[in-house]
Amino acid sequence: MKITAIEAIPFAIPYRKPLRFASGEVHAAEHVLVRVHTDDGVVGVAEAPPRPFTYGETQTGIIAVIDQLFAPQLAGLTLLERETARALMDRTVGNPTAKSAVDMAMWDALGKTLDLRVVDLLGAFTDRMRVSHMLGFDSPEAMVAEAERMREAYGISTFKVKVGRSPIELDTAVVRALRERFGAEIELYVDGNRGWTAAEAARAMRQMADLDLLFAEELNPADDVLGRRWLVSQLDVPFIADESVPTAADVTREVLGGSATAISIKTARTGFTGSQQVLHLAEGLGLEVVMGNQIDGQLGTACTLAFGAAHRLTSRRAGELSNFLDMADDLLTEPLEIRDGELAVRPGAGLGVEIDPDKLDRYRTDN
Ligand code: MUC
Ligand code: MG
Repeated sequence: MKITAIEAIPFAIPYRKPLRFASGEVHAAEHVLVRVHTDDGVVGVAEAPPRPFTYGETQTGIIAVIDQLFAPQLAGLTLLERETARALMDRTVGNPTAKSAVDMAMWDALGKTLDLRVVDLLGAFTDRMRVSHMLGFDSPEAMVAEAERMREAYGISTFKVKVGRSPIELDTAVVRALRERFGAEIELYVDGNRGWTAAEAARAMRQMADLDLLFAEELNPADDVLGRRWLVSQLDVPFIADESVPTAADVTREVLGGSATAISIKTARTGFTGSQQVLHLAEGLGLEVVMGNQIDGQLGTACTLAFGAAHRLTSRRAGELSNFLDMADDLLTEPLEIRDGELAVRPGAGLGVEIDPDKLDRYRTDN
């Protein structure tokens, strides 16, 4: 169970359809595959998605921090010493997706060592989640057509609409078109990625007051301290904090400061160990949670699913588990399959997924 090596491998897989949102756009999955090797010959895997517009990390930076700091610090620890691993990695500030991928690869390796699924090690509440699909910026017609395709092909009936453009009518028209097309058949919520001011967000939410939204997420920056409190105090739907809460301490600050009433948990930024800390905090505070997507590939999605399905609160709402559908290819031997609007955890040990060596050879960018 001793860690002998940690690899950080860059790869790039293009998106068939880029995702556009208020804080950036993604055209290719230029991620880092993390592999934790043990002295038993077990290899645990996870992926880190660089999101410079959210966390300041880059692909090169993720590899450097793992190669130069985390791999030597963690060598010799056993897979049970995840708290020690976290304490060692926390000597370095920031780098949330690099730390999380190492943490999750350790959990995958632990599951493979014990012949147990990660979902069962974490809590085993259920083995599946309903799927919520994210609709990136486009015209109302194109976004309605994508929702129709997602409903027909995968049975998805929960949609998160990216908003935050100016004028606000570009976005409110999309949400209205979706509600008019599908009526009560779908659940809808919006995510601004900090794009609007508090006043724009308040006006947009008034324009959408009759559209039965489930949540509103990060409509304006949390740094607009008073504006955000003012906005949240007048909403009648939970306000999800996402990129404004990279740590449990941030959750506490945002919620106690009146700037958030729900949170997005992303395993890509808090791993499994840190996500449990955030989840238990949310439970104690009585917050709604949604399992978010860091525009993950299939490996990252398998991580989100394992964590979300393992716990009662995280499996209550549809999880954001479908961004990988827009990628041209992926790294797994057997692709994840969304059926009847759900994604089920695979039966195998650990995360239940395997990396296809031929695909890794094709897409890695360090050879
Ligand atoms: C999301 O929920 O915001 C886009 C930016 C980011 O940090 O995550 C994605 C999805
Ligand atoms: Mg978000």
